[in-house]
Amino acid sequence: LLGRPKPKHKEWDGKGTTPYFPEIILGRCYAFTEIRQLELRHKDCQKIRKAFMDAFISKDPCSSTKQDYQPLIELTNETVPCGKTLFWSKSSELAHQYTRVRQDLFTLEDTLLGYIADGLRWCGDAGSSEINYGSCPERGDQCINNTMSVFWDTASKRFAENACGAVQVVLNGSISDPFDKNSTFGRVEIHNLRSEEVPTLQAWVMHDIGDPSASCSNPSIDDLKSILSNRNIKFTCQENYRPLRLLQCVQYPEDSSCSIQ
Ligand code: N1C
Repeated sequence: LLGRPKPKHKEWDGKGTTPYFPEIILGRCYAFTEIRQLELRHKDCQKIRKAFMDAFISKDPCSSTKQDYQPLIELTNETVPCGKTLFWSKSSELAHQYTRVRQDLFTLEDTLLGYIADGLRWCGDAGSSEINYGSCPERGDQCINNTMSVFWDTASKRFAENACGAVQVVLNGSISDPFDKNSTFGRVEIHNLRSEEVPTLQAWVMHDIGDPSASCSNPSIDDLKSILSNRNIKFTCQENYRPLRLLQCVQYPEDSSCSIQ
């Protein structure tokens, strides 16, 4: 009877649900709709929390489906103005720093659905109506359709489908493949842009400060170019786009790339 309590749930390799998950969802929903984006004041945060919980509670966390998240997707609909959508891949921090300054631009996390889930973990269990705070499955558990990856795929798909006007993407030029076909951006988002609505995709390939490598010429960028050309979306690529570079320069003001040449 003494010692560690026997785990109630199946043990997975990944960390468990974020403590206070339901409370965080509810609190973030109110913070977003009552403080940050008052046009969304009419949203019912209690309903949104319930729809989120219902998406994964009492379900096998490795058999999550898009349909599980459909009610949540519908409750959190929101329009991003044309020309104001910003995607990112392996560049989360810089992209979000940018939209913090450029309040007219939106990443998925600057919309209600992305905002409430950002940085959280969650899963349930087919045999119980409890939240699993002990562990949650990851891809390493042979669990591709886990609660969190299906959520991000579903949310990202909707975000891309709803984009209009020129869209932008921040890519990481300091990794071997700045465009990764298997990333959410490469696997889901570019394929769900509507070419009738999105004339152009502008890629900003950003290197870490101190990394001299060239990147619009990276072979992975050619893959992106050809996917878009097949979809009739114009493509532009620029390395170290000045507004983003200036954000990086806040940390390294003395670097030569940070002064006006
Ligand atoms: O796989 P990625 O990047 O290319 O996904 C980023 C891409 C963005 O454009 C977003 O619109 O897809 C969307 N997105 C998120 O907004 C998001 N927030 C948090 C995708 N994933 C998101 N996460 C978590 O980061 C999630 O757990 C997912 O697996 C990672 C993907 O990050 P990445 O590989 O840098």
